[in-house]
Amino acid sequence: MYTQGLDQQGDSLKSVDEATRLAAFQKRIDAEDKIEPRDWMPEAYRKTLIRQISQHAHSEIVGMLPEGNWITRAPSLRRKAILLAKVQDEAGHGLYLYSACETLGISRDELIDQLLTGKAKYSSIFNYPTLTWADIGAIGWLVDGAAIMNQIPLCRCSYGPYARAMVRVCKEESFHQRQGFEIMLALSRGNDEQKRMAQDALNRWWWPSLMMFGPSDKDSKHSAQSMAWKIKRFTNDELRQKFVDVTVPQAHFLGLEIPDADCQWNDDTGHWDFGEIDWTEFKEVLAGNGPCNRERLQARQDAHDNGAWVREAARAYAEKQARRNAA
Ligand code: BYC
Repeated sequence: MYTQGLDQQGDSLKSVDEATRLAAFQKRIDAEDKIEPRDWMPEAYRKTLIRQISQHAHSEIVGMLPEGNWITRAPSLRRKAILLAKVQDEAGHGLYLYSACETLGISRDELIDQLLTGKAKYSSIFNYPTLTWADIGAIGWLVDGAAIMNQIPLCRCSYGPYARAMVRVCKEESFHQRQGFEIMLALSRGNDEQKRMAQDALNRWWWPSLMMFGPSDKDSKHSAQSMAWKIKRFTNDELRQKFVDVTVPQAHFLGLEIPDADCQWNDDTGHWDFGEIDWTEFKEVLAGNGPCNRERLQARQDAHDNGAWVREAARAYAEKQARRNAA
């Protein structure tokens, strides 16, 4: 009885302590302080960041695959050199992000394991195929364009290592977006066949690009808490609308048509209206049933298996160095 009473007292003291810490944490967030790896943080904040940053890192790495598909077939040496550099940039983004994620107390091995076993998601957009060279233009213009729209606010994310990684990523993404637009410009100013390719790529990438922003606000389970913690600064629908407002005039400049009969300027709202997204397709892709889900994960699994000897050699070298230093 007596010890049970003490336990209960201990529990309530613990919860008072926890409530005080939570309040102090939220106060720092509200004051726009950056949270750093050694600072106290609620477990749910840590978990949310691991989920989002790792999904983001995996997206950068899996995102290399659809573009890598065209490196050997780029139409000129100049295009090939640019595409090669872009795909290498994506690898770099993945590495900054894995490093930022590791500061939250999870290892790279665990993160990779979560991707390969399907526990961690990556962006839905990379489960679509790149059928023609115009798709490389559409990816740069639309996919990187959507990525920047989502990522600029992440430069102000409350978690320091993620915010700082995003500053560099965004600089490179804006170059990627412009190279994609320039490919689309060249095609749309080209012959009829090239114009058709550009329109066809826009037709296939438009809707999946809108899906990149995630479910609509009413179905977004994490947005409210992530906004309160200033991990997210805008909701999914707000960012999607910003993207549509910026991109529709660019499509018109290219002489291309947005594949949406409901896409029209709305004088009352001051925004471009757009039609309903096919959320069934989005859910199917998230469930692993998109056109390329299996192929993408298999490619990552093969790369992991083929790289086993590199990890083994690095480990052996590190052990040798450690032995030498100890001697
Ligand atoms: N694909 O409550 P919600 C790039 C998941 S590209 C797959 O709204 P949240 C690049 C979500 O994870 C893009 N899954 O979640 C560009 C959650 O599932 P769980 C990578 C998605 O986190 C060019 C559930 O749906 N960018 O970088 O508040 C070349 C409910 O959603 C998607 C980032 O990752 C999707 N599209 O908001 C190479 C940016 N959308 O975890 C690379 C950072 C939602 O509960 N991430 N889900 O099972 C974010 O800003 C946010 O995580 C999201 C989702 C806006 C994506």
